[in-house]
Amino acid sequence: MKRALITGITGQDGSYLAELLLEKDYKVYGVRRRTSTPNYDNVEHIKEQIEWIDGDLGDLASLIEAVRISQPDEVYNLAAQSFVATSWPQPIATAQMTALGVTNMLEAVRIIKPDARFYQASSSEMYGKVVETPQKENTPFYPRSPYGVSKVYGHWITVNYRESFNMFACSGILFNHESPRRGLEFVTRKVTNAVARIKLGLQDELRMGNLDAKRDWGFAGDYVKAMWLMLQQDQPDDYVISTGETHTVEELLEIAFSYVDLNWKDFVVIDQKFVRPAEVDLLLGDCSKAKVKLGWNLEVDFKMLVTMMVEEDLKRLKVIQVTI
Ligand code: NDP
Ligand code: GDR
Repeated sequence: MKRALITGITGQDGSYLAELLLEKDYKVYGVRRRTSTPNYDNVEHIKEQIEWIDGDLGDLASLIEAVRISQPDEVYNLAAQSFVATSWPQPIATAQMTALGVTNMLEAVRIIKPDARFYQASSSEMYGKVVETPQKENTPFYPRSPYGVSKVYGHWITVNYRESFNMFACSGILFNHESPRRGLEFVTRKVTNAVARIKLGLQDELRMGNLDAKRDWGFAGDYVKAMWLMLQQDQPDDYVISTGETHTVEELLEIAFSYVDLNWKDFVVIDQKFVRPAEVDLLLGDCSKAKVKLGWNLEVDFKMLVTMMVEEDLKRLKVIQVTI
């Protein structure tokens, strides 16, 4: 039985990855941090199958202990301060978790179990300002937020540990990926949740930022398969994971509202509070390397993704209404 250690297991990706690894008969260890209110929403259904280890990405001792206890074959480092907008008001906390936290996790592996395979959750936010499109593994980085800058550090320290210590360390440069488990502040879920609430008469407007931003949006369930595939190869490497399609935030609004027969223009208000100090205008990924070398492919396209999220939000809110 293979053993995997996942940080960020209570988040969107961690929950899908844990499901995938459990299906593959892995013993799954999850690092959870202390929170004043327990947060198992995404993993409630598999909670009993996970071996929980208390730890924090900012605390090297706890990570060393997590690796010692789990003796993992594979480590997936998904934990981070992951919301770009929060990285301006909290730049130092973001750097501590999203940048230095990667070194903490790599050090814990290097010290305790250097032959473990390591996955780092890198991001298309590293590309930032458009240098070339579509963006691929060797496109130069030009991050536009403290989050993006932190992810560039996390990416290069992963490459550096591979080259310095011969560790099997991979960096997955994942473009935006979403699901019904996405946090409520990210734009897709903010929109699908609002559409469901408006449809059910629980809300009458939606305040948004920049509607012109373009993103390459995929489904998280497809993307965690790529993480696993990267660690099954003969050699460690870095891969772009994307859909190869880009859409504006306005298109997202259009699809989500029209799915419930509403016109987004009747409800959306632009609020400067949601406009960022520096924006990433266009993300569009070229994942041909992953397709050829990993044999990775998508199952869910953009429209399927948005409608799936609206449907799930409607279902969830209707249950709450009935219960109340
Ligand atoms: P989420 O925000 O849903 O999950 C983040 C996870 O990290 C949560 O489990 C959270 O725990 C945990 N975490 C945060 N800080 C700490 C800490 N100090 N110590 C331990 N755990 C911590 O993110 P996603 O699942 O969407 O993303 C997973 C990773 O992939 C992140 O690193 C993100 O930056 C990166 N990424 C995501 C993309 C996307 O489109 N989703 C694209 C590219 C990269 P808690 O539940 O306690 O808050
Ligand atoms: P992003 O995702 O910053 O790309 O980072 P987010 O969904 O927050 O924003 C996407 C785009 O939508 C625009 N936008 C708004 N965004 C939010 N959140 N709220 C709004 O009201 C709003 N209005 C317009 C944003 O300006 C932006 O252009 C995500 C995270 O998952 C990161 O962790 C990950 O690394 C990257 O994707 C790839």
